[in-house]
Amino acid sequence: MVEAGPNVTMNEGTNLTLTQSTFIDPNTSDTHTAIVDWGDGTTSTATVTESATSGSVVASHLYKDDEDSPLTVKVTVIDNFTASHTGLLPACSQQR
Ligand SMILES: [Ca+2]
Ligand SMILES: [Ca+2]
Repeated sequence: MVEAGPNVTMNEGTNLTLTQSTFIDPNTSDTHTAIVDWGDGTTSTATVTESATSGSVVASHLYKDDEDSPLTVKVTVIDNFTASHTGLLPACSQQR
């Protein structure tokens, strides 16, 4: 299960850093990787920190100026048995 985090608002043309994305996996010995789909056509791998059945995902992305808004950021966590779960995070970029 992935919780991508609360809705965020940022200024367009600035970095969005995900710091509140977490996941739970009942299998204590599984290891995980994470991919973030930033909703603007780009994806990147994220940094996973985990212990036992839970973990957190940290990633950051620079959005273009005049990006379409709102965007939906998708955080996908994949375990070592390729089971994947995705959490969604609505993001608004403010015109400036
Ligand atoms: Ca698992
Ligand atoms: Ca602008």
